[in-house]
Amino acid sequence: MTNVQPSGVSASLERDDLLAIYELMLLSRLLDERQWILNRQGKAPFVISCQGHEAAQVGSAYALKPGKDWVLPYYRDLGVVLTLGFTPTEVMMGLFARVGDPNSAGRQMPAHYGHRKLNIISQSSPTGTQVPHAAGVGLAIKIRNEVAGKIVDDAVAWVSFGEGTSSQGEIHEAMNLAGTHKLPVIFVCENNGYAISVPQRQQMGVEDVADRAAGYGFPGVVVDGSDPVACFEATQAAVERARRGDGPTLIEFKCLRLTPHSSDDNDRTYRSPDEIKAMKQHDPVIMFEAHLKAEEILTDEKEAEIRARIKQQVNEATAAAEAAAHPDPSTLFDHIYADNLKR
Ligand SMILES: Cc1ncc(C[n+]2csc(CCOP(=O)(O)OP(=O)(O)O)c2C)c(N)n1
Repeated sequence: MTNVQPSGVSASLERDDLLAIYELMLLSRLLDERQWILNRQGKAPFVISCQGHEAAQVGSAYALKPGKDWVLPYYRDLGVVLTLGFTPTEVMMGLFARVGDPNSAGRQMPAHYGHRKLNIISQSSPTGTQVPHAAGVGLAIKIRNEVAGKIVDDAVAWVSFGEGTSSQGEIHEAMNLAGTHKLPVIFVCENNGYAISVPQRQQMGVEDVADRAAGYGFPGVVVDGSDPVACFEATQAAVERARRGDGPTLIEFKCLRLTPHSSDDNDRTYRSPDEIKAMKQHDPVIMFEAHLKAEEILTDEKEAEIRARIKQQVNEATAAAEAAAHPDPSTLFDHIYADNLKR
């Protein structure tokens, strides 16, 4: 196992890239915060947050090629899907279950991200079911050079899950398959230390999920999930390895979950106010903002301009989704069963 230390600098990221990463992290945060407000107003049924994971999500997804690589995110991955090209309006369409929801045209719970054009494959509600699918995509890339009718060449499959989910059987099966056949899969564990209310010490006998990779014959790395540059670097190394044909990598991002598990959870019943307060001192958005200012890449004026622009985007996305049509009930069974089954 290798530890990737927070660096703050990168050979392949220019100033413009760092600013783009900052904007995507801030967009993820502000869109997420708006979803909570809509939930508390009784307008949105359910919110599951990316807050605290923005650096890991945006940094990691920034190393992928949208529309070329295949991405199987989990429910917290708002920052991942925004980085790959989801628009804020598409996200809000999903929250309100409107026709324009690219995930499922309003058929799924919010945050079951999927987007055909962007090669993002939607997940089911049971946690972790996307991980064997990712190994399957990796196998298709390797032996058929084609996934879902698209030529893939040296594409990779990127899949994410939480540390609680990493205890499930199918994760081991997927990693074993990927390790045995050297599949181009990047397994990403966003470890925020909790599976709803259960802390990591009650979930596993090891400190680092990444340790398990050795058992499947590929590298596991632990990365500070609050440092977007370190997250980018680790993912880029895994992507290069996979494209070369050297097989999978397991990356564990140590993240913070700054909110309760979901809008239906009250974390005050199992986390002390002190713990929550201490966590907020390490908020990845605020820390990256401070870093960019210290490096004179961002100024107060530029920050204000970016925040105003993003706020307007969030407002427009919310208004568009609220005004959009609900799915027509006559289409209820569309896309549920295959239309033209070949026998
Ligand atoms: C198979 C299955 N078991 C339980 C649940 C209920 N559940 C939803 S999310 C979750 C916690 C998952 O925790 P983790 O994998 O650490 O991800 P995190 O939410 O912390 O990011 C649980 C137990 C579920 N959806 N599916």
